[in-house]
Amino acid sequence: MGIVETRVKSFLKENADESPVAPRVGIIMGSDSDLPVMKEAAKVLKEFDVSVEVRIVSAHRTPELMFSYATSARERGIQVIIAGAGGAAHLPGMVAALTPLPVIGVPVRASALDGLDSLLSIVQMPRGVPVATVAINNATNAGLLAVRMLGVTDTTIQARMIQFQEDARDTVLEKTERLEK
Ligand code: RP5
Repeated sequence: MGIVETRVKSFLKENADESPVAPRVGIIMGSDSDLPVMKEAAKVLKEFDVSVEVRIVSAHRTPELMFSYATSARERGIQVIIAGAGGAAHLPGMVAALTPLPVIGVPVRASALDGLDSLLSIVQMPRGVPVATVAINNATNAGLLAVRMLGVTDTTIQARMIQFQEDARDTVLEKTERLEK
C-alpha cells in the first residue's frame, strides 16, 4: 500500500468511515495534502448521516483515474461530487466536464499565492460547465451545500438542514441575549 493510500485509509478510519451503504457524495481531492481541509466536508456529511466516499484523484498526476471516476460516478449512485484542489486546480472543472452531476469545488490554499490561484482556477469556468465554488478552504460549506442539494428530493435530509439552520439562528440569538444582559 502506498503512503498516500495509507494516509487516506487511516483518515477514513479515524473520521468519516466510508459507510457500508452506497455513497451518495463523492469527495475527491488532488493530493493527500488536501486532506486536512477536505476532511471537514466528510465530517459535515457524516453529521447529516449522508454516505460518502473519499478518494485522491489528481487531474494532473492521475488523469486516467480522474476520467474513470468522473464518468462512472453517476452510474455508481453518486449524486453530488465535492472536488478540492490547490494551485492549478483543474480537478473540479475537468470532473464537471465529464459528468452531469453537480460538482462543488473547494479551492485549497496550497501555494505561494495564498489560495487565490486555486480560487480563480476553480471559479472561472467557461459558460456551460458550472462548478459551484465555495470559499478558500471552506470544505464545510461544500458539505452543507451537498446536503442542501440532496435535500431537494430527500425530505429527511432537508428536515435535518432546517433543524441545523434553526440551531444556528438560536445560537446567535442566545449570544445576543447574553450581550444585552
Ligand atoms: C494540487 O496540488 C493538489 O490539489 C494540492 O493542493 C497541490 C499540492 O499537491 P502536493 O504537491 O502537496 O501533492 O494538485
